Amino acid sequence: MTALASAPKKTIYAPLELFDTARLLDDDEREIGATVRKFVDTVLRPDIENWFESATLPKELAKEFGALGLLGMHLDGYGCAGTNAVSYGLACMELEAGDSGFRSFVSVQGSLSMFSIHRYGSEEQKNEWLPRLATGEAIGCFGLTEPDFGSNPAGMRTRARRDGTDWVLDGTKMWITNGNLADVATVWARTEDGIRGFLVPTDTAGFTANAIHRKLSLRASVTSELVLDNVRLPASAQLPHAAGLGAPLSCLNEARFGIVFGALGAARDSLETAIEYTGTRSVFDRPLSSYQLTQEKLANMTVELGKGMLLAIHLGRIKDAEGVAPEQISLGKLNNVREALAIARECRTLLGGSGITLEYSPLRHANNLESVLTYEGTSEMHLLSIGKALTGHAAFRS
Ligand code: TGC
Ligand code: FAD
Repeated sequence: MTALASAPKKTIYAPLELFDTARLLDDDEREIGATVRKFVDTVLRPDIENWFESATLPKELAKEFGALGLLGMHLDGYGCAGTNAVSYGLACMELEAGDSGFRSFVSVQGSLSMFSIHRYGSEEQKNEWLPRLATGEAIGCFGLTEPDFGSNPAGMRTRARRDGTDWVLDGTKMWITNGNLADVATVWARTEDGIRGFLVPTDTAGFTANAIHRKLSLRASVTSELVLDNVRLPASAQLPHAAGLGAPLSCLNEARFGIVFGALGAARDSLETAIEYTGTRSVFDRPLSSYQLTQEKLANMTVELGKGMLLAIHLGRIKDAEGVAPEQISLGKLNNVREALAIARECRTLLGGSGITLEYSPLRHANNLESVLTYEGTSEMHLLSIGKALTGHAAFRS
């Protein structure tokens, strides 16, 4: 690659071109990013406005994601692609440039459902579920949050009790992505020995998924309540290597890492939309992009997007080298989602009245990012994680 300073001079640059972040990636990583971007632009983008408006995510997309190798792509074996973390992040970024709902689907399938089985499952569980989840023939979900326990999953009320060699589960999980689409749910429950994980086939008697409607955010994503009413499972349904709250929280690290990159996709798409719009929109007889106030907005957003990208790649390199600490992922998730949301909102202002329609992506992205700011640990939880790392005091509880 040629350095920007010595490359043939262009008159106009895309925001990330100015940062030249592509030079921090290897050929494989660039190719994965380009492939997913093309898939999003040709297969998903033409329908996203309709899916968002009608609040649907077609189930068949799972197999398309699977065919592209996106499901559990950072896991090894069992039909998974085994890419590095940076490649996974770049795929998340390109998916979220289309819509956060696409990235959410892939996050939940690969980083929460499949990762929980890959890390904590028996060989039998891995062979039963992972190959089918990797192709998208089966869909997974991950039930940690409950109606009264979101930020504080340690308080969960869902219980699993022994009955002979069986387990019997009772409780309610809330806000579960893919809940109504799923064939298997990873459900976290309290036992007399502490929190444990269970694989619940969704056709088990006593299991119900109720779709949550009237969402103003993540409309192209299925979100559900899971009800477990006397759900009887064989002993083999328990994830044998998961013990304590640390197990589900370790899965969250994987999904949160994808969001560090993903949110930047929504920001980049918003910014590119605003740059294009302001270049063609004439106000007071000149292009909107020629005014200083507009350029200040575009320049500030570009700076934040590029800084977020540098942070994402940096965390990815650490993850690929020796593993990234949860507090470091908190830095990335907090900053990149917060800045992406600010960028999407600012881009909406540049579009004026046109910005409130579905025809332009920034407000759709901003609405989605409201959920992204809340799920996988709210911004406040990540502030407190960073605060704990800096002071040694856990301020989650009074
Ligand atoms: P605490 O006492 O701090 O920790 C309990 C045990 O867990 C360990 N631990 C972690 N391990 C791995 N990764 C992490 N990030 C971890 N954080 C903590 C910890 O070392 C301890 O282990 P041990 O062996 O000593 O027992 O737990 P706490 O109850 O005080 O809570 C800490 C807090 C608030 C940070 C945690 O509860 C938290 O992260 N809350 C936020 C919950 C959350 O993010 N939920 C997300 C649900 S899934 C979702 O939103 C999917 S969205 C769909 C999509 O991704 O698209
Ligand atoms: P609460 O925990 O009630 O928080 C409300 C507010 O209080 C927040 O601002 C929070 O930061 C603040 N707060 C909480 N505790 C403190 C404190 N100690 N100090 C200061 N402020 C505090 N969960 C899953 O398990 N699986 C999924 O697949 C999943 N998908 C989701 C999809 C969507 C679209 C959404 C919106 C959520 C999803 N969730 C999922 C749930 C998500 O993880 C929770 O919404 C999130 O963890 C916050 O929990 P809560 O909604 O109960 O809010």
